[in-house]
Amino acid sequence: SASRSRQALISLSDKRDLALLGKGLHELGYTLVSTGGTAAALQTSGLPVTKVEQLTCFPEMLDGRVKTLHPNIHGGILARRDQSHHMEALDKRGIGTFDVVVVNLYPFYDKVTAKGNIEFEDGIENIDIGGPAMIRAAAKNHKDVLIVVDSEDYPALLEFLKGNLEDPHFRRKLAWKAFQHSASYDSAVSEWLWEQTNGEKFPPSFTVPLSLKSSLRYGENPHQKAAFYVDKRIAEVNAGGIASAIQHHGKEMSYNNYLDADAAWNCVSEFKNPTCVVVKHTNPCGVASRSDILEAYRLAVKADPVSAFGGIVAFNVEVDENLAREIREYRSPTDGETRMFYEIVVAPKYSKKGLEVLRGKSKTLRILEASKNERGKLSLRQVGGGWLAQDSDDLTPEEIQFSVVSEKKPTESELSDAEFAWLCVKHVKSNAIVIAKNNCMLGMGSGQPNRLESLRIAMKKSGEEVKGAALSSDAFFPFAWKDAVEEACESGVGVIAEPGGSIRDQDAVDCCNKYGVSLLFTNVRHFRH
Ligand code: 93A
Repeated sequence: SASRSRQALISLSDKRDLALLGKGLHELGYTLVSTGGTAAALQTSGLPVTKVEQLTCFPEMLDGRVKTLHPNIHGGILARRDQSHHMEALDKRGIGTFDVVVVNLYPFYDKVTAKGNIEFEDGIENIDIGGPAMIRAAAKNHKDVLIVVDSEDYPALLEFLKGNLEDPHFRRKLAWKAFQHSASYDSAVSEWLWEQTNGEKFPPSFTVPLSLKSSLRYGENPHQKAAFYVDKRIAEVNAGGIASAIQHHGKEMSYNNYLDADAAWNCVSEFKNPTCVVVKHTNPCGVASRSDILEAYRLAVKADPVSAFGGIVAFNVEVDENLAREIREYRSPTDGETRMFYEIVVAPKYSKKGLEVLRGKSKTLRILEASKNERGKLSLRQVGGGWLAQDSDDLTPEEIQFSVVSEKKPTESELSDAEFAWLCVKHVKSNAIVIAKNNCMLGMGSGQPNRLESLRIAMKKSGEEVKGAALSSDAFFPFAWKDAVEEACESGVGVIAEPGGSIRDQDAVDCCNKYGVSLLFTNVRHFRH
């Protein structure tokens, strides 16, 4: 009977690969049933299609708000094939079944959330009601209905229908993905409504739709299980960041690799001039800006060659053939012999030759191409039983005032060194001290519970070069005399930049005046815990 003919229901906002899908289903003998725009697109591809109205015997109404919300559609999706009274009820009404449902939703995040300035009424009209209803109905009845929400699954669907796909869980996987799609959609709507109610984005309503990108071999250590999730909405608008980076070569990314690559990419993205950043265990241990990127690379490694070995190297410019050769061949400054070894190279771009040369460095070297980070992202951290949310720390040096509070005024180059050190110190774990000169990091101290220790480590790494250099601290110095400020002054630094704001600020000023060192207050703290 007509009610037993094989039908596929297709209703898509994102119509990519629709012709491929329609053709495949048609060739397999399926009757294609579609909503207005999708039907028109299928017809353009020369495929026969039944319009939803023909089944509902009802025109689309309320400006399209009610298209597929009808028993002739939902009955055909939800009926249990193994319940004879269900099938009899369909037969009585002449309702056919759907074996395949392919739906994706109005692009709410793109059209409403990401645009920001859309009228409230327009936002409301972008809320899809009929689509999620079909998706959820089909996913609930996945035992008999295949529900597809992602165009990447079209080939597998067609193979499955041909009987070529050996996956006993295929139907369930599709249903899982379908509920992810509708849940992520509802999250976007709910977050937008919260924003409209609250007047601003912060605090967030916190329904970030995550989708599983990959299982990782293990977590920070081999006995910990781990996986990687991407923020679906950000991935859809391609807002960049390490989560959407393309891996051109190398071993699979590990949990620690993602953390370190993220730190390196965030840091190098701060700089306007051609810059190389070397990261180890999430801390930048070498940073240099030069018009000659090869020189920047060598200087960034030289800042701490021992730490750089096995580290992550990031650039904010294209890796061309010359640079790739330098990365491949450069020998450790420690012994002048061993070729440097890295876990990851990350850059915004690679020339064809550059990529080829870099691939030759080692089989394992992960080569990542990342796009620029968006500002104003949400940063989340987990604590036992809860989450902490904050805006990302993305103030630029232009937004920061370096006020001179000492008798000695810094020279122009000292000021630029202080700004450079400031950009670096922002990316170092607290307590953070960075010493820099001539757009190059000389030494850094990180993660010590005591600022004086971080300072001593940074000074030790800088060696004799500390003389006349700029020193930057992520937070104010609680003591000055016989403590960090005085040790820095004694070592011969030319300028110190710190937020200020301590009740002992005057001690720091007096100390710098005694030694003839310039002191700059920024009023901005950059803790990184
Ligand atoms: O306006 S709706 O909420 N009401 C409906 O009954 C309905 N049915 C399908 N939105 C509805 N859809 C959506 O239309 C689908 O989710 C899909 O995204 C879109 C496809 O429309 P068209 O085929 O006209 O381009």
